[in-house]
Amino acid sequence: PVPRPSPPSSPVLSKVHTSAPDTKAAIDRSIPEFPAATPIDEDNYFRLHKSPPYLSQISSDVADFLNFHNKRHRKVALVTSGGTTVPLENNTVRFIDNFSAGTRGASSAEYFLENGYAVIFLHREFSLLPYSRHYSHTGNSFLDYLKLSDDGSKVEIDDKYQKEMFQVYKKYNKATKNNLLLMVPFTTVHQYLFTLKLVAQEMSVMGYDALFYLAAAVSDFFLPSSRIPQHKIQSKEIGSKLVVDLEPVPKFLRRLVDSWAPIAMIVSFKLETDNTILISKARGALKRYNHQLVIGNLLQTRKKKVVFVTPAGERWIELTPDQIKDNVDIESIIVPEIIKLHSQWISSRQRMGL
Ligand code: 9Z3
Repeated sequence: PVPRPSPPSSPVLSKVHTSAPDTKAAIDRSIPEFPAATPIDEDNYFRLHKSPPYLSQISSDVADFLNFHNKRHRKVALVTSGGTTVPLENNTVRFIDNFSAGTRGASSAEYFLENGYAVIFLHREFSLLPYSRHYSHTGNSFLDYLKLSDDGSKVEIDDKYQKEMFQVYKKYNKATKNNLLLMVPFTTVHQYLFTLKLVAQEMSVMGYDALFYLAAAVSDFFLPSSRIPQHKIQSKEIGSKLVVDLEPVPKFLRRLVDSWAPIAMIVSFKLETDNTILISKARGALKRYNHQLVIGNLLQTRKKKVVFVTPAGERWIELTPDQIKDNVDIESIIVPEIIKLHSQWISSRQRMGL
């Protein structure tokens, strides 16, 4: 039998895993019950919930990465990507999830890297990743990109895919060799919020060179620690119906803009399914949080068009029929536009002497 080598370890993937439930954090009755149906204050959330146990491990990786790029005067984008889960049990068998595969985040990270940024990729574990996204979750196995060598003694990349894979691999290799990409995972909305807060605070060393690009699909509702049962919910105990009573997720964007990262440029996404409310909801978010840009998109058309909503007005970015035929990523247009806005933001701040 051929000995099986251990799988390669990624130079850019964090060694932390978030998808296994944190079974130690069993139901905690010392945490007070949240008042029903009142929005939970942002600070209360962080005060009343325990931070994920692995966070300190991530913290030093993030600090090293930022110091490395700060010394080189390189801009850093924090790209969030993929959907957050809401566990219904502590030893999690069931959880609420959402549709996001992380396409927007993974492809945007590539275009930030191509345009000279370093990227912290805060992503849902096992969702799409920059570069490898071209070969994963595609409906075929990565083994289908391979073939046996002519003499049948080895496995190699199929000639059909050589050219494209060579290009993708060169970019991936450049990003990893130059320490330009740091990938940090989350699974639950709880892990997402705590990690975002940590990374945001660390990003303050970058000053104006920090850019937040919040493409993750963040759950609007969650189950507070004080109410999560320790074990699998038993149908015998609850009767015939499972009634799930969720609380609104704190409006973390307010804290991000006000206190975690007050001088960074912040871009958030607004997702809707009803086109008649998209612009007003995006504008509402921009007013409420007072940040620089909201990008509105509809679930149905998100890969083809988005709308930039700024205090100055609205601007649609839409792929042409030819671009759609050629599989152009809309992020290859969105990201350079944002980079332009980031440069303008930096020079306007500098002009103001801030
Ligand atoms: C988005 O709107 C993203 O563009 C998508 C990308 C999630 C639609 P895919 O992963 O989809 O490419 O399949 N993200 C933000 C949605 C969101 O949760 N926004 C929150 C809010 O509006 C927090 S910034 O309150």
